[in-house]
Order: sequence, then structure tokens, then C-alpha cells
Amino acid sequence: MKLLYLRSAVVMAFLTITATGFAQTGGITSGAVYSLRSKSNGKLLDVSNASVDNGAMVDTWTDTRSDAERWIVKLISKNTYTLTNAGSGKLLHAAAVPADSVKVDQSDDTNSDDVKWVIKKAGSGAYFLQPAANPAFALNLNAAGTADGTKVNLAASSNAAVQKWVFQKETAQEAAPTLATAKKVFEDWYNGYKIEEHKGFWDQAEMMETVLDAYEVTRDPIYKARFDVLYKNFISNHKEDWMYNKYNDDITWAVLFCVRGYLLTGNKTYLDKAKDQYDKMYKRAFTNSYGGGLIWFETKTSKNACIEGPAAVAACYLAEATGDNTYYDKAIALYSWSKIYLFNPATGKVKDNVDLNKRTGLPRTSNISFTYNQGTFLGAATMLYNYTREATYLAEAEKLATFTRDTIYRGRVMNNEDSGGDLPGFKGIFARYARKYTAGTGKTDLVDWLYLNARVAYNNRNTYGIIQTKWATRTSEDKPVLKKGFGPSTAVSLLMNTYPLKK
Ligand code: 7K2
Repeated sequence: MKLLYLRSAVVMAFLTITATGFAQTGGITSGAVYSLRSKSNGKLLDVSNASVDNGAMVDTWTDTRSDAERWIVKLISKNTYTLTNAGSGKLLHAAAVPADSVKVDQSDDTNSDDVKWVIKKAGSGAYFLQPAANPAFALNLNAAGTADGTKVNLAASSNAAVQKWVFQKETAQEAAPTLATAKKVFEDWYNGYKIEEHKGFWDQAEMMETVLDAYEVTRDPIYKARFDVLYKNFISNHKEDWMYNKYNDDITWAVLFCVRGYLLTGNKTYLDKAKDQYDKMYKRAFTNSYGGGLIWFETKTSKNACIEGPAAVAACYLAEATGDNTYYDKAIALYSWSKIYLFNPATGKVKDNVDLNKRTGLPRTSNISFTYNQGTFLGAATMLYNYTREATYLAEAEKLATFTRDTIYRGRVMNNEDSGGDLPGFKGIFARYARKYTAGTGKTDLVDWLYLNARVAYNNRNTYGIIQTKWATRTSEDKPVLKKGFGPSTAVSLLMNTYPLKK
């Protein structure tokens, strides 16, 4: 009797019997959220690039507090668990019958052994994870790599550090996008890149619009105060009259922060500046070549979507701010002219520019599309719909939105426009007008996709809280390069402009 009692006491000390009746591995709580730190390189088990796709690889990465590095561990049968990634909702998965070097990725729940792992104590608070199909193998850090992004795979079970994982219980996090996460990425970007010290023109104008977005959606006076500082800096860097700048689009981007600044704060200085600079820009930029529209750069012949779109939006805002409906007339004229050369209302595609073909002397439209042009035309269609209530504008807005989502990105996370000085900032402009469209028309067709983008982008932040412009690619741990705040501003715009949207 005594022996039996003792033996079961020993057994009880090693096994905890759960509600389901299965023996759990000591120290692991079923249903809890964990990070798994490699005993070999000190980094956390992670879904590569915070992907939500089946088949995405699993690697190890610096702890950035990303949900891609958090796993919900659930007891399935004796000492056997599934590990569900908190970011993607997918399960840690052996990609083939266990053997040396078999890949480990994530997958939907297959209900089979390929998503089940036997968790065994490895001493000193660490554990081994063996694929349920064959415990002769174990989850293994590939080639003892030390860099961020080192993959994991399967290898013959051993006692090596590359197979030992320290389970650390974590508190569940708020999933982006929320007010709190949007404010947090805003602060990390704004302070990390010292936005108030930037001297640029159009990139600074668009970052100032991001500050206005933050004020518009949160009404937190901190953003208004910052905008006032940024406005003063802009004037001190670029003076009161910007006509020395030959880029008509530059003037127009700056007019946008002025007129929106007025509409949001009531400061008349901003409206006066917007009107003065818009009128001067329009006067010099409007020509009858190709039947209308605005010249992009003084002395050149091309008419570009990056001037027609913002100029149509700015005219709508100016009409709103002044009550002068002749600005709406301008917006309608620019928008209608663009439908001939730049924007195909049947597909929703905005092409970049029209210019003279030097050989034939005929106008030729480029075929390339960028998100910022999709965005400003989406904004113009939305604002003209709200002014005229004509169904055509609404239908065209919907085309512009769904072309961007379905044809350019196939419903996936926006992960391009990263080269050069201008392209990295384009997507933030799209996100701004995606909110305007959703809030202004009640159409919800972008909401799920924007949420997907925001969630993945947030989970790809680095330890500085910075999210680079390729939202579906993990941001490296490099310290912010102070001059390059434009690309990282796009995710700030994305989170700020997305969190208020509801389906
Ligand atoms: O060619 C234009 C435009 O049509 C095209 O979409 C982009 C991207 O490049 C330029 S627009 C970028 C300008 C914005 N304003 C300030 C200028 O310094 C900058 O070239 O290829």
C-alpha cells in the first residue's frame, strides 16, 4: 500500500492531469501564450515576415514583441500539443514526413500529426519539440545560425542547444490596428526620425498630412500642436511663396496640408496660404494641350496623375473651406479630363502620365500605376460624389478601390514601391484616401483588406517600433536613418487611417 501511494505521488509530481484527462508536460499551461527562445541563438521562434499564408516558413528573430513571435500552446493528447501563431492563427507544421532537414512552416489545422508536437523537458527550463509523427526527430535551429531570419527545420533528436527552446509565458497583446497601436507607431516614427527636423518639400508635405490624419481621427491636441510647429518649419525652409519650385505637384501637395490644416484647426493663415498657392499653381499649370489638365513640371510637356489627382482633391477641399463652388468646377474638369487620358473608369486603373510621343507627335499614356494616384483619384471620386450625389462617381470610386485591392495586389498585403526617394511614401497616401472613401460613402469593400495590411505591417515592426514601407517584409533591426522617414510614414498612415473603420 505504502509503495503504491508513494509511486502515485511521484507520478503526480511529474504529470499534471488536465480537465481533458491527458497528462501535460510540466511547466506548460495549455491555452497560454508563449514565446519560445532558442537556447542556441537566443532569438524567438517566429513566422517569417509575419505572414498569414499557409506554407510560410518559420524562423528565429529578435524579440520585437510581435504576435508573429507568440504561440498559443494547446494540449491535444498525452504531452502532445499544437502551437498556434498569435499573429496568423496558423499552426506550427512539419512540411513533410519527419526526416533530416524537413522544413517547418505554418499551416491551417490539418488535425493530423503534422501539426502536433510532443513537448519534452530538456532541463534548465528548456524543452524539446518532437513531431508527433516521429519523435526520433526534433525542431532544430538550422546550422546553429545566429542571424535574424535563421530558419528552423527537423533534425535527428539530440541533446544539442539547437533543439532546446525556453518557453516564456507572455501576456496576450492587443491586435493592431487600434487607437493604442496607431498612437504607439506614430510616436516611434515621429520621434525616431525627428520629423520636425526634416527639410524636404513634397515628402514633408505628405508626412504633415499624416500628422493631420492623426489629429482628424483621434482629436488629440498633441497632433494639432505638432502640425503648427511643422507648418512654421515648412515656411521657414521654403518661404512664403513656393512658385520658385517648378514641380506643380509639389505645390499642390503642400496646398493639401494647408487647406486640411484650416478645415481641422480653423486657423485662417492656413486657408489663405492654400488659396494663394493653389490659384498661382493652377494659373501656370493649366494648358489646353491634349484638351486640358495641368502640366506636372514647368517647362516639360507631360501631364501626370500625380498633379491631376491632388489638384482635384485640393479643389474640393478649397470649395468646402471657402464656399466658392468654382473650385468644384475645376475639380470636375480635371477629373473628367483625366478620364480621357489617365483614368479608365471601366477598370479603375489610373495610369501615371500622358506625354507627347517625340516620333509621332501624338499623346502617349504610360501604362504604369502607382498607389498614390489610385488614392488621390479615389479621394476625388468620393468628394465629387458627396458634392454632386451622382451615382457615376460612386461607381468609379468603387472601381478605383477594388482595382487597387484585387488587380494590383490580388487581395494580399501591399509589399512594393520601395525604390528611390519618392515611391516608398506612396502607400500612405492611398491609405488616407481609403479611409475617406470608406467613411465618405459607407462602402466597406476595402475594410478587411486594410485590416489585413495593418495587422501584418504592425507585426513586422522592429524593436524601435519602426515599420518599413514593404509591409509584408520584416523590418530590420538597423537604427532609423534620420533622413528616410517617408517610407516608414506609410504604415503610420495605414494604422491611423484604418483603426477607425468598421465593417
Ligand atoms: O514622374 C513623376 C510621376 O509621374 C511618377 O509617378 C513619379 C514616380 O515620379 C515623378 S513624381 C515625383 C516627384 C514629386 N514631386 C517632387 C519631385 O522631386 C519628384 O520627382 O516615378
